[in-house]
Amino acid sequence: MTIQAPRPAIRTTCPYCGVGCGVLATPDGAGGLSVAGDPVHPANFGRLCVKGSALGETVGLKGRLMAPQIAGQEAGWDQALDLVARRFSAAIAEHGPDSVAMYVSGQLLTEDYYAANKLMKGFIGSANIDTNSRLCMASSVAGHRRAFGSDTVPGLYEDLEQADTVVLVGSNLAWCHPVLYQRLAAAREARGTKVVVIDPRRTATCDIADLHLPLAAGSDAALFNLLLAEIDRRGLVTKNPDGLAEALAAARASLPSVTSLPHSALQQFLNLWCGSDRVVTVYSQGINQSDSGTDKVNAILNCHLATGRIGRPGMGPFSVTGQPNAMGGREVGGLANMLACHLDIENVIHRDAVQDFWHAPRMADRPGLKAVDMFRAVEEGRIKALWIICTNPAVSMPEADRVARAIAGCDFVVVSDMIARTDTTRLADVLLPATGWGEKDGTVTNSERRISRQRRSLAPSSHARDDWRIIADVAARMGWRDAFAWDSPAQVFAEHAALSGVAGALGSDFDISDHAGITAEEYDALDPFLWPQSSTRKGGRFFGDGLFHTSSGKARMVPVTPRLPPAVSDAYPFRLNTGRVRDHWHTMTRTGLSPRLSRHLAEPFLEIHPSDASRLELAPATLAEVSSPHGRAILRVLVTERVAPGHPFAPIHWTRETASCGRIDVLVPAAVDPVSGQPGSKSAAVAIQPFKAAWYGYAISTHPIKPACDYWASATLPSGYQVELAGHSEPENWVEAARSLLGVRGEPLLVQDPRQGIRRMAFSIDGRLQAALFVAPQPVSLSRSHLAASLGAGCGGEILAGRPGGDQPDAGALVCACFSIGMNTILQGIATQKLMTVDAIGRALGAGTNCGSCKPDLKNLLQTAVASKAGSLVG
Ligand SMILES: Nc1nc2c(c(=O)[nH]1)N[C@H]1C(S)=C(S)[C@@H](COP(=O)(O)OP(=O)(O)OC[C@H]3O[C@@H](n4cnc5c(=O)[nH]c(N)nc54)[C@H](O)[C@@H]3O)O[C@H]1N2
Ligand SMILES: Nc1nc2c(c(=O)[nH]1)N[C@H]1C(S)=C(S)[C@@H](COP(=O)(O)OP(=O)(O)OC[C@H]3O[C@@H](n4cnc5c(=O)[nH]c(N)nc54)[C@H](O)[C@@H]3O)O[C@H]1N2
Ligand code: SF4
Ligand SMILES: [Mo]
Repeated sequence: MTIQAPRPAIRTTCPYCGVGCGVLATPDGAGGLSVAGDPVHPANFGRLCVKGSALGETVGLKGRLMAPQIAGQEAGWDQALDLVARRFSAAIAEHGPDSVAMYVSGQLLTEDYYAANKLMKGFIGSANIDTNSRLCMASSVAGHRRAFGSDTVPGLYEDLEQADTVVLVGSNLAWCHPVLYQRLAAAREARGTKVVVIDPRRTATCDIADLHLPLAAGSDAALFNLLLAEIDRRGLVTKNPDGLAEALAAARASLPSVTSLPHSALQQFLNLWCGSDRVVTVYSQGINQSDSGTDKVNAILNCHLATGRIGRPGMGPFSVTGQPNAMGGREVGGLANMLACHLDIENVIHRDAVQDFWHAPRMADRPGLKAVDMFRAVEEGRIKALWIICTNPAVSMPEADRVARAIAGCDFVVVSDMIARTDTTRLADVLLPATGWGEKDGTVTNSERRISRQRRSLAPSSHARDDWRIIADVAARMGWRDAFAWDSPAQVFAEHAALSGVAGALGSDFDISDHAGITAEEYDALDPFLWPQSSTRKGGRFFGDGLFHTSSGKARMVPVTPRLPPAVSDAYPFRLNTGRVRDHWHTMTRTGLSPRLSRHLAEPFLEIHPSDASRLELAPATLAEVSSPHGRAILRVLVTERVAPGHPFAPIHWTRETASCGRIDVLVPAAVDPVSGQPGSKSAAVAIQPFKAAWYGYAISTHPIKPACDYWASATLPSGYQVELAGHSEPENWVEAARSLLGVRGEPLLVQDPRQGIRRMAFSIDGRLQAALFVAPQPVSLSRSHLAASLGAGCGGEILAGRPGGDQPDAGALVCACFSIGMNTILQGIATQKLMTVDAIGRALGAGTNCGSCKPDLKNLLQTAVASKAGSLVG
């Protein structure tokens, strides 16, 4: 690679969560880049969380899909694109437009997303295009449309700073929207905002909670019905939306007992919510991902509509979007039941307008298959050709094993991804290499409707192409060259903006027609802006004027009869909750590349209450086998009172690439909300039993490790890889087993005590540690951080001594990823330096003083000062 001179910082946007932080990316001239928060971006004003800060560690060529592949063999672009176009055209000709489907993603840029929708809905003539936003935002979209007549997020981020009370329901904001959380925490510090967290689990977000309501799983609609009835009782109903009387009647029928909350906590919540006009209710996946998610959304919206607390400073319901462009996807009509620019696929006037604008030969005239139904249709052979773009459904869909089997059995599957090996790419007939963050140009819309540019700062890797271009290339080959003849994302954006003007004239809230004539130069220079942007409306909040997008212009309240998730059974007596961890993103194809992000929680785990653990005889740091009628997972046991008895929690991030048996969605049933089609991913009835391990192991290597044992989970280290291991039975020859596991030759340094089941071996080349394996009958209790740091270093066998090394204190699990400060270092600081506050820890140790993502963890450590035990989760 030629070394170029360093270039100036490029203004772009973080590709992870829906906060949509502005990033300054500075290429180093050698293919890498450094990042900093953009001080003038209105989402973050210079802040970045740990995932954003680590972006530079994820942009290399490691793991990238470098060229198109057909049946596993490298192919040229023309060959691959010809094949895709031919197979899609043949399926349509033989079986009709509904025999093909696209499954896309809220991580696509708006321009990519627009191209995909135009192709399917206007040219192929089927609405069989759905998106992973179905698993994420669909219930919010449906709830908004029922209440407001449009999918509009009314408020702005500053509302969280201007509110007197902020209620976070089903949202772990501290980990999932960290910079917005920091803005809220700062406002609370400055003006004493009251924060309520409603979550069955005690999360890091509870760090700033004045009140935590650990309600019974799925009882949110009952809780907000109780609130609505109380609002009425206190005479706070100031508006008269359609459906008010019916909604109140339904609300009055709700019983407090359903929530399992103590009377006093409930009263505190009602007082806080009712006590001031300035209240914001933020909600996320604890609400959306439910088989009655849309009703839950409406139960929340009802309270804001009845009181008129919406669309004014410091008040309103606020659905925070998960993915960087979940909102943009909704704008382009990414869901199978929507049309571009918030138009309605079932409205003939809307359809005709879009058809005219596109000069479309064959408009889809009815909603297409929603994600779960789409993969059912794939399973049943009704979909003959499937194109998956920028999502990993073999991991993230409920009943993931079944979905993976369906994809494997489909006649023709195309996958566009930036990464070569994922659980989904391995099932494809054709792989198309896409450019990734840093290499592509376009726009994204964040949770507060702010459109920002992502800008290219690096050259595309090898043969990768932008997603919009790949889609246009296929469209051209299917016979629609003129309609897809864009030269740049700027042209796609201009077309979308022009179409939004047509939509605006039809009454759509989404109108950015000010940008319809945007030039390439203007697009390059485009500053973040809030939609709408048209001759009649510019940015700001919605609905403060009491006007909604319904036919009557009035808001609609929806009567909600709460429904709890299906009861668990004797065979599957636990209700499994699922969600995210602080430092990983979804299926880890990118965050898994970063050693820094892999150290916070390095293994798939199960948070389980001590009473459940002792009944099941699950010791901390051992392994649990979790099963449901749909599949099975093996997870590290984390015994904690953060979760309620009977209601364990597991993260969603591990895949077949990173663990033997860590995919959580193999357990989750595909039970969907009847209105939105969104699956209830937060609730799976499961059985749990101890995994009967004859041995546990921990291995490190400078090279990737591909284990073949009953349990393994791998993670990236600064100078190699680590893997946690366990097996039902011991191999006959441990040295042989280690060689094949670690892919090494030669004689190891060996320390073993076969009677105690202890074996430790280190393989070196030229005196430098290349790989090591530690085996014990119990979970291996050695300092991971110390061992990991020994890789590649001179090795005289001291690491086999089994102690973290007398003068090398074990830093413990990484808490502050920015400055690599471990839990034990912090605990030691708390003990020896008498550190009493998060700020004091920051001053003494530096922890928490950069991105601040770990501040809730620091506070937690201060509060509990738990003694660290070695083990993968804490080591
Ligand atoms: N670090 C990180 N951040 C992310 C992501 C990531 O992968 N990693 N992904 C992004 C995406 S796409 C999304 S959608 C967002 C998701 O952001 P969040 O929705 O905040 O995250 P989750 O962890 O999925 O779930 C939130 C909480 O819902 C709770 N919950 C479960 N059941 C119930 C219930 O019945 N009632 C209530 N009130 N709460 C319940 C869970 O205990 C959990 O703490 O995060 C975004 N940000
Ligand atoms: N049980 C349970 N299941 C869940 C959830 C839960 O809380 N619980 N959450 C759900 C939610 S909210 C979401 S959003 C989904 C997320 O689930 P997925 O969308 O399946 O997860 P990702 O890992 O984000 O997948 C993105 C893929 O796109 C690739 N990629 C990245 N950038 C680009 C690009 O520019 N172009 C292309 N073509 N590819 C790219 C990545 O390498 C990766 O393979 O999971 C859902 N599943
Ligand atoms: S909060 Fe973190 S992950 Fe989300 S956009 Fe900002 S830097 Fe990226
Ligand atoms: Mo999401």
